[in-house]
Amino acid sequence: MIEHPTMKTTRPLIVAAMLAVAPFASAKELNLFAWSEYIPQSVIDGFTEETGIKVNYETYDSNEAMIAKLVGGGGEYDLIQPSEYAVEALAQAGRLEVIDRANVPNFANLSPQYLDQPFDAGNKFSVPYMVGTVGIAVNTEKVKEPVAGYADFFSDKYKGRLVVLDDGREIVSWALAAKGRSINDITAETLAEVKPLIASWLKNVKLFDSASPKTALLNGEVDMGIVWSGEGAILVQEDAKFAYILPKEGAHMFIDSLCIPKGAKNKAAAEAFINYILKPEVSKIISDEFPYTNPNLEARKLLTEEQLKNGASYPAAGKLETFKEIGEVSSLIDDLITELKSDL
Ligand code: SPD
Repeated sequence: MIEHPTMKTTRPLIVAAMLAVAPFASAKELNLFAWSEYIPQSVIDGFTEETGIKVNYETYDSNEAMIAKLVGGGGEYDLIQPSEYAVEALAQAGRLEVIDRANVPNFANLSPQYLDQPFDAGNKFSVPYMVGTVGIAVNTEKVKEPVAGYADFFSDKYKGRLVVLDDGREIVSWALAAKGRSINDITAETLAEVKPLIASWLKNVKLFDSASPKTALLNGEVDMGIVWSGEGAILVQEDAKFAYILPKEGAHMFIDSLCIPKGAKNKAAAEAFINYILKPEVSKIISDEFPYTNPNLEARKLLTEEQLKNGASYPAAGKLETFKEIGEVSSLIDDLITELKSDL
């Protein structure tokens, strides 16, 4: 074949263009490891439809379980969903990829309120997914006396009528707040101080459940629960007899984010997914199904007044603190909670 002179000059351009799209075009898979009951299946399906990228989806119910699997090599993931302190821990350990913001133009939809936080200054490694609190859900038809905080909640009169999150870091934070301490004031000494209080509380608990604590409240198995705010919001939405309260002693506000583990094989697909869920109409679907605090301001414009008025999703005020990475001492929390649960 005799080449036209212009073919010689255009070929390198065509090859360069092919290489430029290659990472995305070849990324036909995304291995997603995320919190259970947090990403609607319709959103995952919508992403596959739009991009042709198949999503392999696994779930977890605590940051610690996710980190153990990630670090232990129990799975090869392209996208994970850690909370603030877990982002900090993974970034410090060099286990996260820098997110290429050029591939995530919808980042601009996020509220500055949740960006540039101390756990990831400049959002090099993380993009906020949803924000929430941990608070008290009350069936007011069954619990007639006011419940304002942890001391009321764990009163002996509610023995056997309580569900709480199955999460050591959260449980310890409630006791620290009840003692007037910061929820990040975790040392061997402060754990020893709160141990008797936690022991007295746990004996009143009927169920430990981080995956779906609302279920036991909805089916009448328990009358109160310490739950994620999105679960509280669903309860309030389902039935006016439920109330969601932020404990007066103080509560944890979490910022769950999307991050790409170091060495992820499908980084371009992960960035495409992050950009997809930040589309206002997609982010609205997430809020409809899992009504946490949506950090996406463009999506919030699509929510109904009723959704925005739900105090569990959008709290007016409260004494809120985010968790910080605590390093080695976190194993002492595991030991403490395992010991106290084994005594029940
Ligand atoms: N079902 C989704 C729950 C998400 C909770 N994430 C917050 C964890 C804070 N320790």
